[in-house]
Amino acid sequence: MEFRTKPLILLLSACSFAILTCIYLFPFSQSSIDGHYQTQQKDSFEAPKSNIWSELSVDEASDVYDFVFDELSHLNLTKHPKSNRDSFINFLETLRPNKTDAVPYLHDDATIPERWAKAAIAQVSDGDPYMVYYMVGPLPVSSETQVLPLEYIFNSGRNYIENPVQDFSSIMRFGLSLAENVSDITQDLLGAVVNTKDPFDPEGLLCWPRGSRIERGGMSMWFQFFRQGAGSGARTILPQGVYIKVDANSNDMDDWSPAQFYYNGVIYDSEAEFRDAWNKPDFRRAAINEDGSWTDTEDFDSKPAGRELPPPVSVQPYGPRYKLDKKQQFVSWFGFEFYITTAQATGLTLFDIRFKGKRVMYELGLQEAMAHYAGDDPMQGGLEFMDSFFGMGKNMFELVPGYDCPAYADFLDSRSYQAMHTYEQPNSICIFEYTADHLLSRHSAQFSITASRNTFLVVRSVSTVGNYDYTIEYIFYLDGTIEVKVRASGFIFGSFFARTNEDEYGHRIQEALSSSMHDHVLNFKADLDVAGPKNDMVRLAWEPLTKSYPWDRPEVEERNTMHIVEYAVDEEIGLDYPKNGGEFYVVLSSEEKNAWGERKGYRIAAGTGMGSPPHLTIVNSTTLGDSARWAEHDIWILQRKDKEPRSADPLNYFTPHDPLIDFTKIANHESLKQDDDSEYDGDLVVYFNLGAHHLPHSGDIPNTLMHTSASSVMFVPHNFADHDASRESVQGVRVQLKGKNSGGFAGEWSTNSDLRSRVARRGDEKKEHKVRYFGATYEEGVKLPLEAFEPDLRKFVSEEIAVTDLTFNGSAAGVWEKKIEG
Ligand SMILES: *[C@@H]1O[C@H](CO)[C@@H](O)[C@H](O)[C@H]1NC(C)=O
Ligand SMILES: *[C@@H]1O[C@H](CO)[C@@H](O)[C@H](O)[C@H]1NC(C)=O
Ligand SMILES: *[C@@H]1O[C@H](CO)[C@@H](O)[C@H](O)[C@H]1NC(C)=O
Ligand SMILES: *[C@@H]1O[C@H](CO)[C@@H](O)[C@H](O)[C@H]1NC(C)=O
Ligand SMILES: *[C@@H]1O[C@H](CO)[C@@H](O)[C@H](O)[C@H]1NC(C)=O
Ligand SMILES: [Cu+2]
Repeated sequence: MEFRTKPLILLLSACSFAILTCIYLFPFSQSSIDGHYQTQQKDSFEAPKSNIWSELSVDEASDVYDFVFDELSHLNLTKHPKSNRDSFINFLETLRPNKTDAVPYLHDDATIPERWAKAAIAQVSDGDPYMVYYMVGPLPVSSETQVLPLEYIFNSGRNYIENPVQDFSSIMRFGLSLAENVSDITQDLLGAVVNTKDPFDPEGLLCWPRGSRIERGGMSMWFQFFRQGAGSGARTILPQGVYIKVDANSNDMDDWSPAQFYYNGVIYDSEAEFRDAWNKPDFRRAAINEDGSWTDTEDFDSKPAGRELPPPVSVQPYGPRYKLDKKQQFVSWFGFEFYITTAQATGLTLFDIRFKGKRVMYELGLQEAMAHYAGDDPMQGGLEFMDSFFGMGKNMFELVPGYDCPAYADFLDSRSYQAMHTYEQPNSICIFEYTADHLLSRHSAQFSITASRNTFLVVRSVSTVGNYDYTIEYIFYLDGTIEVKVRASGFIFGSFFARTNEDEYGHRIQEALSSSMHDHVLNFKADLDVAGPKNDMVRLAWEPLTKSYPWDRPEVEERNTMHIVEYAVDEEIGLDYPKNGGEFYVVLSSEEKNAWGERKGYRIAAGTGMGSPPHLTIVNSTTLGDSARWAEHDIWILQRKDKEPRSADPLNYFTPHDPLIDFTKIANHESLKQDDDSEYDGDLVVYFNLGAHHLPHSGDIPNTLMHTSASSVMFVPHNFADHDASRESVQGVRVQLKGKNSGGFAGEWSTNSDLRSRVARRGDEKKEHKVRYFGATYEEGVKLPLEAFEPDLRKFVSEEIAVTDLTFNGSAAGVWEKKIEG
C-alpha cells in the first residue's frame, strides 16, 4: 500500500483503476447525507442573522394561499384552473425586503424587517385575461396582514399585463388542427404527420408557435413543425421546413385562421395556394431534417485508447474548510461570509457578502437570461427567449454528484410555488472548495521556491430551460476576488437549412439543419458596497503620454510613455469594456482608505472564458422593443433605489413596447455626485452582462460544450486591504534549495529572525535542503471510499423532471389543465 504514504493530490494524477478499487477496501466511517457521499464534520454553526431573503417556507406559502383566497374572494379564484375563464394564483414567492430596512438589521441590530410575499394572479376581468402582481404581508398572517397591489417596483406604473396566452391550450390545439389539415403535405415533404390523439407521439410531428413579438390586443404567430427528438430531448435541432402563420389578433379563437405558408424560401398566401404549388411538377423541395443517431448525446460504444481508465478526480478526505448553516443558507470561508437564496424566476442570489468583516456587496444575482436569434426564416428571424419567463430558478434541477460538482460537495435544496403546487428541487445548489491545477502564486529565488495553492470556493447551480443548460456559479478566491461565471451546454436551437442564405446567419451542420447565430446576454445585479454603502465609480484609463522629464534632459527632450488618468463616473451610464482593456473600472469607497491612504476599492473586470463578455449585437431590436435595454451595454453604473430592485421582470416578455420594468427609466442619467444638496446617498448599483455571441458549428452537435461557451466577470480587490489578503489563509510550501547563499535573497527562513537578519547571515555555507509547509498537509493513512471517486448514483433523489417545453405552459404567464394534488 505504498500509495497511502504519498500526498493524495500526487496520488490522483497517477491513479489507475486498480488503485481506485483498492481504496474501496478501506472501511468508511463517515456519514452519507441526502443520499450523497459527504465528508463534512457536523459542527453546529449558526449564521449571525436570519436569512431575511429566503424563499417562503411550505407553511408560509400555504398560509398566504389561504389568506389571498379569503381576501380576494371577489375575484372568484379557483385552486384548479380548468379553462381560460378561471382566475388562479399563478405563483407565490418572497418579496425581498427593501435594502433600507435590511441594512440596519444586518449591521446595527435594528429589528428584523417585515416579511412579505409576492403573488402573481392570473385574473380575468370583464372577460379579459390579465397577470396581476400583489404584495401580501406582513407575515406571518395576522390582523395586520394585507393584500396590496404590488406597484412600487414597476416603473411602468402598472402591476399587471394583459395576458395574450391565457388560453394557451387552445393555441396548441389550434396548431395541431391546422397541422392535421395539411397532413398529406407534411407526409410528403417532411415524411411525418402530427398525431392529434397523442401530441407527444415520438413518431409524430410537433407544431410549435413562436411566442415573441407579441403586440397588444392579440398577436400574429408563426408555427413551425419539429420532430420530437424523443430520448435526449433534441427537438430544437429537428426543425422542419414548413411554417404556418396564424392571424390571432382577436382573443376569440374562433376568429383565428391560417394566413400564410412558408416553405423553401417561398411564401404562399393561403393553404390553397401552397397546395396548388405543391401539386405542380416544378415544385422545389428541400431536404428533410430527419432524426437519427446524430442527435444522440452519448457514444457508449467507442473505445479509443485511454477510455478504459477513469480520469483523475478531486477528493476531500478531511472535510471542507468552510462552515455552512444549512437552515439559514449562510456560508463562511476564509473571511468571506454570505447568505444564499433562490427565486423561481432568477435562481440563485447571494446577499450581504463580506470579506474579513468588511462589506463588499449587498446583493449579487441573476436578473434575466436572454437568447436572441436572427435568420431569414419566419421562426428564427424573430425568435428570442427571456428565460426568467420560464423560470431560471424553477428549472434548477438536481445536480449529478461527482459530475456537476465534486462528490464531496454540499448540496442544498430549493423550491418554488406555482398554481398551488410546490416544486421541490432537491440538491439543486452545490457548494464546494476546489484546488486549481495552477498556483495562486509562486516564486523561484536563488535558494528557494515558494508555491501557494489556488483553492477557491464555488456556489453552483444549473438551470435547464428547455434546450439549454446554464451552469451559473459564484466563485470566491482567497484574496477577496469574487467571480461570476456562466457556461452553456445542451442543444442549440437550430434553424431549418433551406439553401436560401448560406452562412449569412449560421453554418450548415447537418443534411437540413443550419446553426442559427444568436446572442446570449445574461444580466446580473451587483449591489457593491465597497467597505460601506457610499461608493464612487472611476475609470482608470491607461493613456499614452509624451512628456519632458528634467532627469531626461538634455539627452531626451520628450519621452513617449504612458500614465493613468482617472475619470469620474458622475452620472448613470452604460459602459462597454474598452478596447485593449485600456481602462480599469473601479468602485471606490467614498470614506475608507487603506494604510497607504488609497481609497479601498474593487475592480470590475472581464474575467475568464471566451473573451470579453458580450452585449447584444442588435441595435434597437425589433423583437425586444424596450423590454431588455440592459442588454445593449456591458455594464451599467446606476443609483441604487428601493423602488428599482430589478432590471427586468419575467412578464416583460409579453409587453416589449410597454414593459412592466423599462430599464431605460432606471438608467436615465441621474447624477452619481454626492453633493450636500443632492438626494443621492452615494449607494450605487452595478448591472453587468455575461453570455456569448454564439455561432454554433458542427462541434455544437449534439451539444454545446461548456468550455467554449464560458464567460465571466471578476470583482477584484483594488487597494481594498493593505497587502494581499490571501497570504494568511493560503496553503502551500516553501522548498529550500541546497547551495551557497551568496546574495541572501530568499535565503533560508528562520524561525526567530526576520529577512534582514537572514541577510546579515550571508556567507553561511551549505544550506540544508528543507521543505516547510504553510497550512495543513495530507498525512499518512488517508482513507476514502469508492464514493469519493465515483458516487453511487442509484442514490439520486430526483424522479421525473418537469423540463419546460418552451411553450407558455407553466411559465410566468400561467399553467393550464394541470392535474394538481392537494
Ligand atoms: C364572481 O362570481 C359571482 C357569482 O357567480 C359573479 O357575480 C361575479 O361577477 C364574479 N366576479 C368576477 C370578478 O368574475
Ligand atoms: C419598500 O419601500 C417602498 C417605498 O420606497 C414601499 O412602498 C414598500 O412597501 C417597501 N417594501 C417592503 C417589502 O417593505
Ligand atoms: C401543461 O403542463 C402540464 C404538466 O406540467 C401537463 O399536465 C398539461 O397537459 C400541459 N398542458 C398543455 C396544454 O400542454
Ligand atoms: C381544419 O379543417 C377543418 C375542416 O375543413 C376546418 O373546420 C378547421 O377550421 C381547420 N382547422 C384550422 C386550424 O384551420
Ligand atoms: C435606436 O433607437 C433610438 C431611440 O429611439 C434612436 O435614437 C437611435 O437612432 C436608434 N438607433 C438605430 C441604429 O436605429
Ligand atoms: Cu447558444
